[in-house]
Amino acid sequence: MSLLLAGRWVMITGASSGIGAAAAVAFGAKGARLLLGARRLDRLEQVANRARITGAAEVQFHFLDVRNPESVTEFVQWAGSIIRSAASEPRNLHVLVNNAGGAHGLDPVADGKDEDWETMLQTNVLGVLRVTRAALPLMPQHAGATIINIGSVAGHEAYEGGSAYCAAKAGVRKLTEVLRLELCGTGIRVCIIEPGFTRTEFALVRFKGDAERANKVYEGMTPLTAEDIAEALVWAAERPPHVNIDQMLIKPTDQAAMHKIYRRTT
Ligand code: NDP
Ligand code: 8X3
Repeated sequence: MSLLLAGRWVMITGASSGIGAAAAVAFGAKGARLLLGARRLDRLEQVANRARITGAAEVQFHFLDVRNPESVTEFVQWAGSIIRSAASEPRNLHVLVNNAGGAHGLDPVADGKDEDWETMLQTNVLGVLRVTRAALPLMPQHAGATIINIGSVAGHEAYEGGSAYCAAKAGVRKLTEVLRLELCGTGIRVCIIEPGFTRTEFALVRFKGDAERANKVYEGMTPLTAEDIAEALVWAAERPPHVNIDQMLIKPTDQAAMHKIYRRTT
């Protein structure tokens, strides 16, 4: 028997674009109640409207900057008060998707920028730790609740210019393994989903708005879509409570490895 998501509370960080936005729509299509966070409120509002149209039972959104501990505390307190005062059961958090993250720059270590390194480690690693610590008290034990962290193929494979991002996503892998050990016995499931090239705003952010450079990443190959990953998130959360999907590495067919990408020339 799979776990039904209808009416369950799902919290998604970084829901204003890409994978997080697609996840909001996909969980919404299952009738879930959504708590969305990110910094761009105008974009969150658009995502919330799309999720409502696809069938979300309720959608609320709030400013969240995962680099800032006060912002994380405030966001989770906001979420907790909505959940606790909900008109109907369940009054707890069923799914936490730690998705907020990204890369900044592609410089070799010799030319690396402190600001980029700090942003990547703050957002991808400390952000996941902070949101998880704050949200755990909202999650019920032995009820199929699930924490899903978004890692990356970059957490497995190194590539030139990826130092801080690869380190950050390897960090997400490790902290996910630690959490899986720590929560064993609580019934709270812990999962990491690690995508390869996925066409979102990721490359545009990495190259600081340089669209031409961002588009080159996917030239001649077929990347994953945000919806491909969202489908995997929903599938993992819908498994029966005794099934924990520990990890899923999902790559485009054209990407066998970081340095082995098939690109069509015609
Ligand atoms: P996008 O740039 O489209 O989305 C990133 C999301 O993270 C946005 O909603 C952004 O919202 C949010 N975000 C960034 N910084 C913060 C912050 N400080 N506080 C709160 N939210 C933040 O890229 P993706 O959808 O691709 O990225 C989602 C996740 O997937 C990331 O963790 C990324 O590392 C990972 N990933 C992406 C891959 C890809 O090829 N696209 C492959 C593997 C992993 P806002 O700016 O409004 O705050
Ligand atoms: C995003 C994929 O390969 O650009 O995590 O690092 S990659």
